[in-house]
Amino acid sequence: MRAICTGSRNGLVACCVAAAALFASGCNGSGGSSSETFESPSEYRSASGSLNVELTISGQKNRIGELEFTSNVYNGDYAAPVLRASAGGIINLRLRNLSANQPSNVHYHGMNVSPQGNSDNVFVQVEPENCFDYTISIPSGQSPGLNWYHSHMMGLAETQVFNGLSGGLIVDGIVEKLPFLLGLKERVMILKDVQASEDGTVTTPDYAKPTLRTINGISKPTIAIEPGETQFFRVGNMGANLFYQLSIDGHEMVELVRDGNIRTRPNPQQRLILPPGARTEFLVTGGAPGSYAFRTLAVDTGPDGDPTPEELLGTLIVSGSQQEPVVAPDTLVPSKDLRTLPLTRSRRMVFSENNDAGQFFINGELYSPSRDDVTVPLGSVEKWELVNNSQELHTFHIHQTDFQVIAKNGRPEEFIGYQDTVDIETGGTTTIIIPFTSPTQVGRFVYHCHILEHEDGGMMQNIVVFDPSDPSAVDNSRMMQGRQCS
Ligand SMILES: [Cu+2]
Repeated sequence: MRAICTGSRNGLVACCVAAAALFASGCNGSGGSSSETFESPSEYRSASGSLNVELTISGQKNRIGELEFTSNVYNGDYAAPVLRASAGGIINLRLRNLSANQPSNVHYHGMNVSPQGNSDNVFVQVEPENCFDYTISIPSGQSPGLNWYHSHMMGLAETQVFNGLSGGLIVDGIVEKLPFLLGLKERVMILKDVQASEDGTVTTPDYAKPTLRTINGISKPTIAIEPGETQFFRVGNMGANLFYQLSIDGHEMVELVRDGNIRTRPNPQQRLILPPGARTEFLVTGGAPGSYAFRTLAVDTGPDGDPTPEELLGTLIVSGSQQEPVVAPDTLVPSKDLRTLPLTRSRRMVFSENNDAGQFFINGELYSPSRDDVTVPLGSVEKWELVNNSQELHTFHIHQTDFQVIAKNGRPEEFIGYQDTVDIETGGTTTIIIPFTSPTQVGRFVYHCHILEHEDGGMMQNIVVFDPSDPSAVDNSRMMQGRQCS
């Protein structure tokens, strides 16, 4: 069982042991059942709206089942601590890079926050032995839900995330929006896969060989639930490259939240596709007593894609006394259908590749840190056609904002909420509407394929959102360095 902690710059204060928080305040969770091997990640929680946390990157010896490997991780924890913050609050995060030889940084995926200065600025580079103090002001309108943080070091993101440099970032407050969740057992699940080289280190994956899929750094945990009991699963794909297609034998997953955005209505599914970087939060209700496989089903990633076979992730163990299920209401939280807004302009983004050369392109170009590919005046609402002109799946992600998927391959999509990550089928087109209407977006940031091999291989571009009344407000056009740790 891991600890829930309120962090401070100087280490941990007010740690207490609890797992599977029940949305109760403080640390009085009842903990997991002794009949399960599932463990919740460790946590840092905010106090009075401020989350103060230090993340130290260092080489660490890890053991998961039979696999031993040495990798760079945060705070000595391959699964990495979950950060819990609040809308309207602040994250003060010191990144301390004690890795042997690689610069790093932190991106706050899914957070609708500023990309500038010491906020969610991917042009920060923190060299070994150096520190960087991030201050992330979270808008009061940020939806509660599961987001995540991870290395966005250009050219090294795949390796660093594959080492374990990714973790959950929860915006609290979901019970206030969805009161029927009160009292339900919460299961935070951080999905990562790893593979050790012959020397026991972790570099880049070779998918000709299997990788070890883990939940919170555990291989194939058992998860206890009682018959009729409803639990709230909060699952994030925080690995480097792989897709997941979640299924639980004999159980429906009622999705309530996608990519940290509450759906307008519950979305019951037998299978949930999670592209790299995506998150899903859903209700599961225990069926008849017995054991049920929690799997990722095979995903066809296309002729040039990485093999993604079916694998067991864990096992749901249903036992105990019959409980009364909790059923979500027909509607959840309304949000604006962006198709009702006037469009400012349309763009077409073509994703292509030279797979053998490890080169991945958007509109025929490899990423250049110094080139601004798209410039958008604040207040715009744009339609982007994402075209996959290659023989494998890609996954579009843009920083600082969510978007609405309006069509896939020309077929209109029902509006049930926003997301920040979407797959683009092999040879297909995904059409989205992106609102560039929040002043927090002003600055320079990126959009990219979230298969990190592709991102590192060039499938990324820079976008500048500027305020027409103050174009000089964009201040992050150059790399920003960390400094010696105090
Ligand atoms: Cu890609």
